[in-house]
Amino acid sequence: MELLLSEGQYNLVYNAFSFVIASMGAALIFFLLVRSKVDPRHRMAITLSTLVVAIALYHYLRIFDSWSAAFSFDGTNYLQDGEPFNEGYRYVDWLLTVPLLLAELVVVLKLTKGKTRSLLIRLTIAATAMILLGWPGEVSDPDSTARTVWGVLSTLPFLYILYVLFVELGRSLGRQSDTVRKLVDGLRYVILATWGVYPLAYIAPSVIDDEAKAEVARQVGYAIADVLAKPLFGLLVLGIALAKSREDGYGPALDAEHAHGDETGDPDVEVAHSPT
Ligand code: RET
Repeated sequence: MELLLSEGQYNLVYNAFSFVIASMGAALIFFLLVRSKVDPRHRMAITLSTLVVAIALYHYLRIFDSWSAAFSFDGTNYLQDGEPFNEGYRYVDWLLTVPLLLAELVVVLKLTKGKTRSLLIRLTIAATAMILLGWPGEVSDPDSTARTVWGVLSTLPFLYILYVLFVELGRSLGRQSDTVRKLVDGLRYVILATWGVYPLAYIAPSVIDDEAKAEVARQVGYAIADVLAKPLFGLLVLGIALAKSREDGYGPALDAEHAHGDETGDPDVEVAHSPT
């Protein structure tokens, strides 16, 4: 049976996708503009953030078009009687962006070569397994056993990723400064909170009886999670890279901090700096 959405439901998803496109585009420009403020030794993390939002911008443009092409308006409601909505863009996007996001976190820490390599390999394998195992479930019937089984299988690598981030990475944090340790600690909780939204959106069709409401919840859920997990996460990683650049005495990063001039004692007053 074809899915029928009210005008409000259809537009909620349409506008959520539009919001994601604007966020990814703005983040892309921002990451390119602030790059020079970061010490070249910490720029790899910013490069990865930039790639992530660029990949997501492209995929959301396609997702947006696919959503528009899938429905027709009958004067009152939107009927899904067009081309099938292509759910695949989302999973292809994750296949590329999830390993890059994990790499962002690992490279900004500047651990030893061996440790970095081992973390990158294991996290990439786990992320790939998580997404590949989730896909067959995503496209199967909401109430089918298949959806549950693939969902559970995909959760295993997801738990492994969390284990690595919280237990293994925790042990490597001792070498970092207090500021960086606090930032990284916060970042891990941001991962937990935002990545946790994906499995919730996945189970929406199985727990919400109303088919239209379930579809809206799933699409809007994934869209919000993507904004938190990509641009917001990228901003937090940028914060870590800037903190490390300042600790290393990198001039442009120090300027970025002093632009908020504390010399006047008034945080709202900007102090002009003469070039030194
Ligand atoms: C699936 C299937 C059901 C079980 C689990 C899932 C987890 C998905 C996650 C996706 C993260 C995506 C990110 C994208 C950002 O670019 C595949 C929905 C656990 C955690 C971070």
